[in-house]
Amino acid sequence: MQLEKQNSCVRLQQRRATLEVSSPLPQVWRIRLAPLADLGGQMLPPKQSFAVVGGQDQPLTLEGNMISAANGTVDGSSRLEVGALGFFTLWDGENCIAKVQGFAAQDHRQGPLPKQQSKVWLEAPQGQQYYGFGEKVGPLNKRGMSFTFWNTDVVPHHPDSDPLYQSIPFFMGLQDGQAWGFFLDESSRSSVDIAETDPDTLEWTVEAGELDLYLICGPTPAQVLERYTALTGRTPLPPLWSLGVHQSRWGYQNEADIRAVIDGYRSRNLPLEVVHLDIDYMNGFKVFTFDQDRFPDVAKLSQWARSQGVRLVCIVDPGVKAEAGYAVYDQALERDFLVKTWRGEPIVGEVWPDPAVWPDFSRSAVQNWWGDLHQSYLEGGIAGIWNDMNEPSCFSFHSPHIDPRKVIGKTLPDDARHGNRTHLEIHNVYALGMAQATFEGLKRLAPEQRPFVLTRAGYAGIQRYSAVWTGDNSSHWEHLELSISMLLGLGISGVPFVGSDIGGFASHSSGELLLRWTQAGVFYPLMRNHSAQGTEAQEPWRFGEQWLEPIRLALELRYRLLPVLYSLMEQAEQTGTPALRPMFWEHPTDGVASSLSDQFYFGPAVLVAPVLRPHHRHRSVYFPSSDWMRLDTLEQGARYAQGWATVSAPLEQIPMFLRPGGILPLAEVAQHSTHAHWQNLTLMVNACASGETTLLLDDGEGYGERQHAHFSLERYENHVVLKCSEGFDDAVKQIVFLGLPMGSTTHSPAFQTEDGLYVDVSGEWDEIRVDF
Ligand code: MIG
Repeated sequence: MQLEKQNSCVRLQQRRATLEVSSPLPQVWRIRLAPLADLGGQMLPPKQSFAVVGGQDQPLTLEGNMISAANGTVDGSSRLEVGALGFFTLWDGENCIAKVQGFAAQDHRQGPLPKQQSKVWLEAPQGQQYYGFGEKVGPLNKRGMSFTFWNTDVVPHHPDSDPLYQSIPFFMGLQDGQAWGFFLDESSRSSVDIAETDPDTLEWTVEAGELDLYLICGPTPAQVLERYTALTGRTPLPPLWSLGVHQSRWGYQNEADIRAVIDGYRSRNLPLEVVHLDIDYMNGFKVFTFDQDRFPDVAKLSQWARSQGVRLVCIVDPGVKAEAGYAVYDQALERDFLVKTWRGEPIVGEVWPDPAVWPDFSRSAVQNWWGDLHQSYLEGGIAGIWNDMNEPSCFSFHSPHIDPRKVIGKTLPDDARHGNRTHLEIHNVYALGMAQATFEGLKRLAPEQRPFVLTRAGYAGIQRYSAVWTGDNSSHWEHLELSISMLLGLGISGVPFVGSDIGGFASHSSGELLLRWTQAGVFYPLMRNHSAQGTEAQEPWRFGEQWLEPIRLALELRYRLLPVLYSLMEQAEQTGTPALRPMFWEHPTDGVASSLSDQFYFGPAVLVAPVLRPHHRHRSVYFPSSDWMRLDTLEQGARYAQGWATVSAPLEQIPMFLRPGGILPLAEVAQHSTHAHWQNLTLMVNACASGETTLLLDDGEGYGERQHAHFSLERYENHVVLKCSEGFDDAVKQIVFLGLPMGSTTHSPAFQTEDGLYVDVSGEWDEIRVDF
């Protein structure tokens, strides 16, 4: 075996196979394997990755079989040991954290079809847990399961459906509290067997002739994700309004329906921020058009909505109606922007528009053109764009010469052409290209606004351009529960701005289900109630007063939590850490916590245990440490010790708890957001330990100045001190200290009840001391 160093790359050639190792970031290793390429001693040609946008090759040293970063940047402890071609061991300090056991590749024919296939095997030691893999069903820890990566329109999906709409070939391994990451940057169809067939092996198979692997060191989950998102990008801070309450339905037929929904919210004093226009708004399902009878003046409609504090978002599908005289089609055809059959003519199929053709978003000229088309929506006052059917979904074909054996799912054939690439390679990144086109188009056309884009399909990196919703779920309690692990899984796969259809998309919801789902949805970064045509109407008031009132409380709580969520989204932008975090994120060594998929963290300080079952008025909650204080009004002030507890959860309550040292800035209830120059905040503080938090203040949209307020709590033997960074004290009007003994005293006006010490800070202050 002969390893040789060439610049910042270590290379190995054995028979036909070539291996190249580089380090695109400190503590991150990239291994490219070209098992079938006969390069005659040449370097592998550079590849265009759709996912990776960051990183710069680090200098390397090679000693024997051990490769390390030359100057030990950050923490030079990470080393890659090359055992033989295809065998690597990743070392972090003294720990061996991952072993690639081998790879294989073949060029073969499957029936009449030529096919390339590559495999990589990783050791899956007993006790290693596997998290991530993007948008997948099942519990949080995916050990013992198998998945396919092939974006698929599943209507509706179920708790065992796979694959779904997104393909994110990334996971995080966790063993003995130590996390590491693995990313397989191959966009072609692939599948992973996570120690299901062989309990000691994780096997990943890709329909491609190459393997492009990234091994990422931790040791914390946050460090793994920070490095993964340094490679694949992060979600820019969304506009504040997009974190408000969204209402949607497939079946709002006309302007009157949209006005009625907004009136329905406003007349009942229910918070509402965004209404979505589904495919009903278009003229004959032609994207970038409005039906003139049903939506005669969208600019006027959106202006009126804005006067009610509501913005409109329009759905845009990739399928373009093939109709001569329709400008979008004519331009796409004339400029040669369409996906083609292997014979070279544009593919014509059926989706909502019928016949339809598909733009080839893998080319930047097509992206620019598509982005610019959004001018018409901006002129209509539309605030954001919702991309659907972008797997891409295709119901049937009109084109002759489509070999059905090359069509996997309801989509385009593997051998369709995107420029000089095949659909097999482009399929999983089709939506990524469309989202990029949309995001960059909006940014170009309205540079002073932060774009809001929502997508169903995606690939690693989709977080750079778009929020993601989990597609067509159903109004079943099982789907409410499933949403938690799916959204957590997306978050730890680099996609923090996520939500599931609240109340369920398919099937009929019920008052209790909608209520409990809305309560869980308070913590979804994207909070949208959406339902399908033909199902029971699902706006908050549809099931009667009994359910409306507690739903109102949940919507109001969302607005109280906006300062927290907004600040968390900024943290996601800076580090990749999602707002919605699994228990293991905070407690990687706690074996009980790491197996839980039905309770989660909202930021670093709030633990949420939503009710996920009908008729339940209690919940069991696991507390990973002691001195947790209940936050919801029912039993605010109740304290929980480490271990399991059964907590009460009557209809109007969401069991949520504040960690010792947690500081939570809550806004006032509002009907919609305005800006993020927060006033009249209440700080909820768990005074059982020291802690701190940072709050983001800005205009709530655009790219103006951002300010940060810091609050810190110092806990001493007989007193606590809460401090506020200079200049922000007037944002806070009240501080509620939880967890202090009765009889605590402070110089500021205060009163104490069993649930907490309420301190009035409406005057000037920079610190508050409480003695006990
Ligand atoms: O074939 O636009 O997931 O949210 O309401 C169904 C109609 C197409 C699927 C989306 C759903 C949307 C629906 N769409």
